[in-house]
Amino acid sequence: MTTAAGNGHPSSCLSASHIVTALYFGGFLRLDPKAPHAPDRDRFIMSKGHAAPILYAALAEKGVFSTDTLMGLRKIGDPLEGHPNVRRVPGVEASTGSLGQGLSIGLGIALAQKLAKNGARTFVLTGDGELDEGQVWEAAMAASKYKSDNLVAIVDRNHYQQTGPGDHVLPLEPLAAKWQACGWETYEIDGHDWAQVVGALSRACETKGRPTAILARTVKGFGVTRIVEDPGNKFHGVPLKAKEAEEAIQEIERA
Ligand SMILES: Cc1ncc(C[n+]2csc(CCOP(=O)(O)OP(=O)(O)O)c2C)c(N)n1
Ligand SMILES: [Mg+2]
Repeated sequence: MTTAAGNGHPSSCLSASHIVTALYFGGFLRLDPKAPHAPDRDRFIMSKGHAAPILYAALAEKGVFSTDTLMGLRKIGDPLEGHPNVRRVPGVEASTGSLGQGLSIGLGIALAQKLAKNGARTFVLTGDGELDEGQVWEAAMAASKYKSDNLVAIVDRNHYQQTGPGDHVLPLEPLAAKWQACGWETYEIDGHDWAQVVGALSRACETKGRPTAILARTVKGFGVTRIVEDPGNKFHGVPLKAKEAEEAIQEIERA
């Protein structure tokens, strides 16, 4: 999709691949593709909105809209904008792309779900560089105050953000201790190990009295050697050329 568009963030999508797949296809997200606006649905917010393509791909595979539409990504006038637009795409729960806002939106929705007593949950995926935004921590503290046990934050901990290694921009460690200090049940997992991803999501769904943070260690560009072995993160926001994309898809299919 990003190759066809000539623009976009494939490496940021690939690090989130197991997480998004487990949510949509592992039985966690209660979402009827024929009724994507059902009031008692679970919500997924792609707070790192630049990873929109993997969200669109999951929604299309799920049957919310046709996979035929995917190649419209980033074309003028097409609803599949470079960052998700809640007004234009069914299944998109929040307009994101300005990093740092998704957890606050997710908390608001989670609180409304509690008021509605519909048993629904909200899952929010953030980038790790995104955690540099102070608003994330305001939401983290407020969620704890309100004992929002139907809110799950998943951090795509790929150790890179836009301009290079996240730790060079603003060190985050000890990251688990920060979430714990904010009152969150916290798990650190390998974000590319199905058993660990599914296990942490299952525990998050059982946790009572407080929200859960899943810190998923991931690899930016997972599955595509050309991107993973790029030490300078120069693939952030850069699509593969047509031939490179073909090779990348073959590599993923062989894995
Ligand atoms: C508020 C805000 N500032 C800056 C940007 C530009 N930007 C887009 S992606 C990105 C890096 C994000 O890094 P991270 O959250 O770690 O996501 P990753 O791509 O590594 O998964 C930045 C700074 C933005 N989208 N929003
Ligand atoms: Mg990152």
